[in-house]
Amino acid sequence: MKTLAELAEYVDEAARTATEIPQISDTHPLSVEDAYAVQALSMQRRYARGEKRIGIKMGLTSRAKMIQVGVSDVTWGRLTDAMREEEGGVVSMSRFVHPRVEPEIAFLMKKPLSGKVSALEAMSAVEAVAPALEIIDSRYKAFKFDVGDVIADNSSSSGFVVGTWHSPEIDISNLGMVLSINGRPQEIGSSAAILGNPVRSLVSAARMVASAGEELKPGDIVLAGGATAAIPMEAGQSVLLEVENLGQIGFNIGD
Ligand code: OOG
Ligand code: MG
Repeated sequence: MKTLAELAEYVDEAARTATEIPQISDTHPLSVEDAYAVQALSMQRRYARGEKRIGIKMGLTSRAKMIQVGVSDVTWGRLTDAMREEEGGVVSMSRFVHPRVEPEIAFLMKKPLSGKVSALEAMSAVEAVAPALEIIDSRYKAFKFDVGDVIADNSSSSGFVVGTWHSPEIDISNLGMVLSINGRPQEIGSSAAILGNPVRSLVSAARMVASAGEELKPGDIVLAGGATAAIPMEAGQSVLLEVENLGQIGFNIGD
């Protein structure tokens, strides 16, 4: 049997070296609780290398995403400064195994938030909202995993781009979202696909971080989860997300 610390090293090394690995569940099926312990231990290894936690991402908050990966539990993971990519910049394929991109909404926190909160309390802790693109990159072969695998692997988190911050007064409950590759719309959806309203994802985020003994802090970014299925990334593509009332963001994909 491997210890949780050994499993943390296994997923961390796979992420650090962009190397695909067999699923943990092939040999060590994990409970959700142990999977979050592996995630926390693997993130400690990153922090020890100098990466800074700058927020969290929610995963599998829309039906489109649950269906795409065959896991139907909402999960979360940690974001670090090393994962942030520049809006309008070039994202290199080299640090990923088989990345996919998905359209999201981001929150910027202005007050601490954790535990059981209402949607109103959650929104009153928000400084701003923005369109976001998440780059997910499961470290597991063929992007296949069970719920314990994906949680241990930091919910596939590996990169993200955030657009211009807007006032949280803007109603984000049902905004049209169009994700285009090379100028061609590929995924068309609505922010309402995210748990019916992305604010519910923030409410879940507050509850889930609290169960890990953490909180959302002022300055934290929270990604609400993909509104549509994710699209496989390839070098040479340009990626553009347009979100109604929040503007557009994008990046180009390099080798
Ligand atoms: C798991 C992460 C899901 C989202 O936004 O739903 C996620 C995966 O699809 O690999 O980031
Ligand atoms: Mg996501």
